[in-house]
Amino acid sequence: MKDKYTVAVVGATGAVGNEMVSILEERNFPVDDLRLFASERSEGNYIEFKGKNRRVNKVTKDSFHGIDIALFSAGAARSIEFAPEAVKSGAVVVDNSSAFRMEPDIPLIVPEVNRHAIKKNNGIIANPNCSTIQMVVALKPIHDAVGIKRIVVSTYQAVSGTGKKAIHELAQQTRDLLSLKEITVSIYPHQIAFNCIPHIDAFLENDYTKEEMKMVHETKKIMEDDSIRVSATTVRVPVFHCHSESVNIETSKKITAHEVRALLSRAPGVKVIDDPKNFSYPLSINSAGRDEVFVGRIREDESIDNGINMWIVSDNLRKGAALNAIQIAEILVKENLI
Ligand code: 25A
Ligand code: L14
Repeated sequence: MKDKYTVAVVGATGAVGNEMVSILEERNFPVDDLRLFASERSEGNYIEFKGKNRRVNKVTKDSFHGIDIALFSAGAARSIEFAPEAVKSGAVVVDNSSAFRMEPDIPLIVPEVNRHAIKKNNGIIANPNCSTIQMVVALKPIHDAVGIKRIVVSTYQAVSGTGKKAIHELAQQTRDLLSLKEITVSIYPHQIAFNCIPHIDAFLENDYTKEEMKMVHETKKIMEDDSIRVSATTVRVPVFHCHSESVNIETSKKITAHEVRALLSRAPGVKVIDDPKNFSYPLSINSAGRDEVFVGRIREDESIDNGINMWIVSDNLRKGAALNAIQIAEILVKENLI
């Protein structure tokens, strides 16, 4: 075991990569040397870490000599190309992309839910999809207590999940529309300003989107229970940061809204904000920059015997991506797995 590690961030100039660099600093991760990589577009840019500017280099197959931990967030194609090379060079990879999540021998980890599953790995650990992470953090304690049979979820997802260009597109379209100018639509298939688009990631044969099916498959893998039925509708909304989710669950045993509130108040990584009389419930604008998964609007579903409704909000770039990845790296360090 070392005191400090050489850490690489691949995709360092992206929305998630930027957040990774600042969270490494914020949490005082034991970094000996930090190496930053992206495409040739970003080569020669600088990103500040602990008061010093670090140069961004183009990632190549030879980038990983001497790297202990490589945090990847440059899209699935780059992970497929470079993550095995990083492992060959002796690094452990925490991968944010969708490339390896459903591979049977690659662990898919949310520390609050299945931290034990991290041990059996062959050098790559996958970080789940953002919408799935915040949902399972809130649902695991309920599943352990009373068993969840079925989940029906609709998401309200921020544009930052798509990256910096999408953040810019929402801002630009908003400015242009308010100035009565023509808008440009390039990242999303439709105007996103003042609109909701029921379409995230590509459509599949079954007419669901990939994002929806990630929520189905990844939930079962992380919760280690294939019997949970999941039905998802994922929607892009004109919000910069934080995904919100309306979640309905059917449980095996009865649980009251009061019991759910008490259970989640003690749950790791969760903060309950649920005081409707004072108009208090989780909001995306209040959750940005925070680490917790916020849960509110907890109600019994009056249309079935054992049902609960709730509203779950979390910062998609933090718990949904960069923070969860660094929490995984912290476990690797703590449990001597590097
Ligand atoms: O394939 P997936 O898994 O579905 O992932 C798709 C995208 O989702 C984001 C991430 O976008 C990714 O590209 N993402 C991944 N995991 C996520 C998660 N868990 C997630 N989002 C949420 N939760 P991103 O913008 O956050 O990060 C992109 C990073 O990847 C680098 N990159 C791209 N191609 C690369 C590459 N690195 C190495 N080799 C390659 N071939 C990318 O660096 C960025 O760091 P960059 O240098 O390409 O971009 C630097 C800046 O330039 C902007 N930009 C990008 N493309 C263009 C561009 N500008 C002009 N023209 C372009 N064609 C970027 O916005 C960035 O700011
Ligand atoms: O992690 O919001 O699979 O556009 C792919 C699409 C993350 C977010 C993933 C988006 C994502 C994303």
